[in-house]
Amino acid sequence: MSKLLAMILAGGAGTRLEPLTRERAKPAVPFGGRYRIIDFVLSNFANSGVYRMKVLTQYKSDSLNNHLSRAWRMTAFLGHYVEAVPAQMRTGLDWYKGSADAIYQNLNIITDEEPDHIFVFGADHVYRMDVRKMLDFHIERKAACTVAAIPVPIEQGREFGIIDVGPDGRMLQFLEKPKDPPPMPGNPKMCLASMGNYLFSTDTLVKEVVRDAADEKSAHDFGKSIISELYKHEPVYVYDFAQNTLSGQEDKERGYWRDVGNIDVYYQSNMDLVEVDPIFNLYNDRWPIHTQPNNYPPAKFVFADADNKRVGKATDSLVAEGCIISGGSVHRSVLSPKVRVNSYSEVEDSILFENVTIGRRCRIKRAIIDKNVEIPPGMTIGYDAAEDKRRFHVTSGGVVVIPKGMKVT
Ligand code: ADQ
Repeated sequence: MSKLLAMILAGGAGTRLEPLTRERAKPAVPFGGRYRIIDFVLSNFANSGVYRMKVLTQYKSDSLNNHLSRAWRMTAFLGHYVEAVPAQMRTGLDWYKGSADAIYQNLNIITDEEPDHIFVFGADHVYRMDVRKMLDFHIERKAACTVAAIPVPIEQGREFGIIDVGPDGRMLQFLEKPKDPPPMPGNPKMCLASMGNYLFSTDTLVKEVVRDAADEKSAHDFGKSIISELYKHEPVYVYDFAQNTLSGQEDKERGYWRDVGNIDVYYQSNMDLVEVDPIFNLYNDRWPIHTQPNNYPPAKFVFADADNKRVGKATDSLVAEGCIISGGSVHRSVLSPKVRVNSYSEVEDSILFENVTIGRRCRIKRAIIDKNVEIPPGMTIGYDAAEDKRRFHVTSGGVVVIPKGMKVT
């Protein structure tokens, strides 16, 4: 059996998720009421039977480290681990100059572990994937590197690495974030995007990051500097993510992959979960998404006045443990643990992080309220764009974001 190692790139600054990343790394941003974004990629590895994971952290890594140590403690005697690797300046005085440099600066891990194959995956995507299928594909084709790919609408193509592939699956071209993305053959509306998930044979990865480190002009980035050159002289193959389902996965979920790179996509991906019949189904226990256990009591719903003016209820929503919906109503929303919604308030189409309190008679719509925020009684958010912009961050898609711990008056 091949010896495998997963190296998860979790060091990016995540500036497009501001203000949610003001105090935490992007992979540590809460998602779906119960989870952190990084839980999806780690669950994919654990569910695929790959139990050795190194998470390369850098920016604002404290919350990510905490989450990993609390949620992802593995069984040491079986040799299983998920370990955070902070930037340590092992090769000089620089932080990671880019994702390729993050691997270069940690080559000692590869020397120590001696894996045959190394998965280098991003940390900020929401999806289910059996990485063993990608490994089988890689081994069958004797690839030096395999890149996971998915079709995306052509207007989004400039945000991704765009691939052209031959009939045998071999990469023919790779353009990192091209201004004018080339369409897929026979489908002018779509282009084939790299998911930023790579599988390397160990020798290739080591050779490439060492070469890249010596190149002073390089951006030291996997997309820009490694993949866009490697396919020209080594067998690089393209793994079609959407063509491969996993056991227990519903057909409609096939190909579901979201790069939650900006707040509007982040917001919409959360809203996908509250659909009555969601495409991405958290309740599929054949491919569970693992996260931190906690000791909070169950969610509680109280008050139902006879005249129905005050009813504690939530519909089409995800409500985590420790929440109390006390005489307020919640609709199409995602609530993290320990949220309070008080009497006569209405919360709609919103995402409330841990420990948010909504006072009485508030009206909240299309908002993301970060941790430890108290909304005073009577406040309206999401109904008056000009007023919201004056007080809060509002995305181009019109979602109001209230940062962590903000004193709202
Ligand atoms: P981007 O997502 O723009 O494109 P990048 O910002 O490098 O690429 O992020 C990739 C991963 O690396 C993220 O998980 C990030 O946290 C991490 N990362 C970024 N800089 C890092 C650093 N200095 N140290 C450690 N980790 C770092 C990439 C590819 C595209 C592809 C998209 C898919 O370059 O080709 O289409 O991912 O989302």
